[in-house]
Amino acid sequence: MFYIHNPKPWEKLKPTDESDYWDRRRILKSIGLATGGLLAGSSFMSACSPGRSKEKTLQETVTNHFSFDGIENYFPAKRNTNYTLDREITDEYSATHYNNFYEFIDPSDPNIYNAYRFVDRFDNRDWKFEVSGLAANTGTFYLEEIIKKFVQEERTYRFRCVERWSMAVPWTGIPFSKLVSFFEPTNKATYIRMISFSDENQMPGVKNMKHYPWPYFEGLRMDEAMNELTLLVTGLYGKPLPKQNGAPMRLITPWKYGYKSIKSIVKIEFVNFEPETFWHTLAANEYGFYSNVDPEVPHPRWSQAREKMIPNGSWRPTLKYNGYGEYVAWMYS
Ligand SMILES: Nc1nc2c(c(=O)[nH]1)N[C@H]1C(S)=C(S)[C@@H](COP(=O)(O)O)O[C@H]1N2
Ligand SMILES: [Mo]
Repeated sequence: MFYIHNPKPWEKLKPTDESDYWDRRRILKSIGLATGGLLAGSSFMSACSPGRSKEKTLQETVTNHFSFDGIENYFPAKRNTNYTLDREITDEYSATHYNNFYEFIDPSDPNIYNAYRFVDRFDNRDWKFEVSGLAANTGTFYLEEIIKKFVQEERTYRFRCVERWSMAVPWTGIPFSKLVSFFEPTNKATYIRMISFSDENQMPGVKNMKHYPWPYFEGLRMDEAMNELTLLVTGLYGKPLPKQNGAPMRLITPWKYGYKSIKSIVKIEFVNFEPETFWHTLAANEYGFYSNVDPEVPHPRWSQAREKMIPNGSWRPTLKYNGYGEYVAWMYS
């Protein structure tokens, strides 16, 4: 099957109540279960969560999770109240159970948004990433060290997929500009290229959809990377990022369509040319490099004038730059 961003009718998801993540982690730790990564998943969980046998619970989606000793001191991060919204926050269940993550499309499930069902084998512990290219401070970096070194904050952003669904979610992360400066790009570096993790033993989409140009790759112009809105995201709803949302580190550029927000980053490269991108390679006339949200520029196969809010399903007008014109419009004039 070849899927290229086809808007699907919105399926109503039922929000699930959730007991406190960190309380649970503490309990598991005290009985010696939380350290090895494998939280003994289903049998333990079903004993604790009667009536949730069919759907995975929020807790089950965070097994084998990126973690380090003391991580609870970094989540939730302090909220940055400069970023407030004109719309209702999407509930956590919807934001973590309706995802676009092609690496986790499984042929057994016609619902391509069900990544949460197929992330079990994705091992995102001890995450490290490589920085290379036109910069002075290159090499391999551990995410744990990055989280400890920089101050994380929480920001609630609008999030708009090119397929027209939109959400509003609280991300935890580090302003990307701080990270970029830390790597000391040279003045020849004009763009940044980023690459996602890819392993066919852990990702059914990579294994089965060979016609896609894995690994997923994206890019930004340097001024976009340095924009105050661009966030290197490590968390969602005050907790470390769930795997299906791009754990343990992804990008968020809220004024662009969602596919620019590359997940599970393993490589950052400073270059002096506009880099090719995953979706542009697949359909050049549908997915350009900039991909700024714009109600007046239709996708070749559908209008972008309106968007459908998750979870309530109501439509509203799309905002130019997804409502972030005051932060970004100057970059494009
Ligand atoms: N590696 C990778 N990154 C990705 C994608 C993907 O399939 N693979 N999908 C993109 C698209 S199309 C969107 S809309 C967002 C979805 O993010 P979410 O699932 O956290 O809502 O991730 C983007 N980043
Ligand atoms: Mo998307």
